[in-house]
Amino acid sequence: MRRYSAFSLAREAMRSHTGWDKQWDNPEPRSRYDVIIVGAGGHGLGTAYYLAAEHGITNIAVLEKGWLGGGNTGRNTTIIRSNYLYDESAGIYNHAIKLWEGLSAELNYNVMFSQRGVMMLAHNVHDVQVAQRHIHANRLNGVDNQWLTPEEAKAFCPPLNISRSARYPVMGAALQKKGGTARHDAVAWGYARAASARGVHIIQNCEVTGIHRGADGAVTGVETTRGTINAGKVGVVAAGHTSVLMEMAGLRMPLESFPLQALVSEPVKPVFPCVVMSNSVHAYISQSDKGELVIGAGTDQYTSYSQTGGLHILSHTLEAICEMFPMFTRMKMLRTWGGIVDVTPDRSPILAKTPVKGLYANCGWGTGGFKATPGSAHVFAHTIARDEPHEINAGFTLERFRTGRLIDEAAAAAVAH
Ligand code: FAD
Ligand code: PYC
Repeated sequence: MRRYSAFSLAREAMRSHTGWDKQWDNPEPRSRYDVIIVGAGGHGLGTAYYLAAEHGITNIAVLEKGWLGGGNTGRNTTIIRSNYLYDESAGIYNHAIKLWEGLSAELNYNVMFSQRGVMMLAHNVHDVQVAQRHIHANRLNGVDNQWLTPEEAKAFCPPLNISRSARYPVMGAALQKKGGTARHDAVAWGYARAASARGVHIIQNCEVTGIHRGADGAVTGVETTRGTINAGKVGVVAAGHTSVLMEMAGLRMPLESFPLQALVSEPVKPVFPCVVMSNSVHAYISQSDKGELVIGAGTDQYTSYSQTGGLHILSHTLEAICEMFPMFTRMKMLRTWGGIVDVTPDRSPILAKTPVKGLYANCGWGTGGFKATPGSAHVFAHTIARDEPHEINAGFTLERFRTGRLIDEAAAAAVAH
């Protein structure tokens, strides 16, 4: 298996596809903005877009140490679903699904949202019980989810091996029909173009190296590799690196950072109709519109800021994929990559004000924040604009790690940690 990055290709595609150079290539930073967003991933760009579109705040800089969409937004396996356990999660992930449904029209940019169904496999009695508990909880919250027998699962996804003698026997599956995928790059580009059109500055190659606070403790701006930039409000949306940034303001975060990997196969004609996830064996698979099989693995078992991860994790995932879908045994893998995800103790995000006045945190999405992108950005913009949470993110506080009012989504996070 060859290991190399396709991100320079992605950048070139973005230039030709969107007229990037003309539209949002690195304006000179102003000395002062109303709001600074650190991190030009989907959540950060989306936040800037909703601040401008819904709150009339347009004097905004989005500061990005690399290029926009080059973090986890451009590295994930694009699975979108809302089948989490708790009420708070149903609130935010369902909010996101509703926004996904209208996002291409809202941004006038095709994000290729495809509700082809997400099926989560159960391989043992414990999996069956966990899946059925989630189905019941989801239905109480108006989230679609249904139980399938092995035969029904195979009818929904014909390549699935449901032989009883399989190494990972399928004992049933939970199916969320409204779940699916979207094109991750397009989400970043669509929000960037729409925010830029409203006057937002998207400043790339601009790493934040310090956060400044005034005599009263409130945020006054940031230090960057392109100089000091002032602002009364700073939103940190830097998945995987939040602890490092918050430490610059004197805050310790309940987060750990892990590598998470994925890979794609050579492109083939359409063979795979839906998304299948198997948490027990740490493997997730769908087929992109380009024809590649998109396959994701579990996290590495050690904390790290390396965007690669151990090869044994991928080997294990591929073995499992070949066991569950024997027809893929002869496929060739094209490329692999990794991202850094930051994980909270309860596997739910922090989407909140911090104890530092003017400093806001959007982090801790761990292995599952792509699906939340529009919902997270929408309520984070509200939180920054009004200096108070939206009712949808009111539970995703930092305080919950002190009070113990946790939102434990370890099982629904689905990816092995
Ligand atoms: P990012 O897109 O990572 O953006 C943060 C940005 O901050 C980066 O561009 C980074 O360069 C920038 N930054 C960091 N530090 C600084 C600094 N000091 N100064 C300036 N900029 C800085 N989620 C799902 O829902 N479904 C999936 O199928 C899924 N699969 C995944 C598979 C993989 C392999 C990975 C790695 C993640 C996956 N996720 C998935 C998780 C998902 O990708 C993330 O939760 C989500 O994309 C986070 O978006 P973001 O905008 O917060 O972060
Ligand atoms: O959150 O659904 C998810 C997911 C799948 C693979 C990585 N994250």
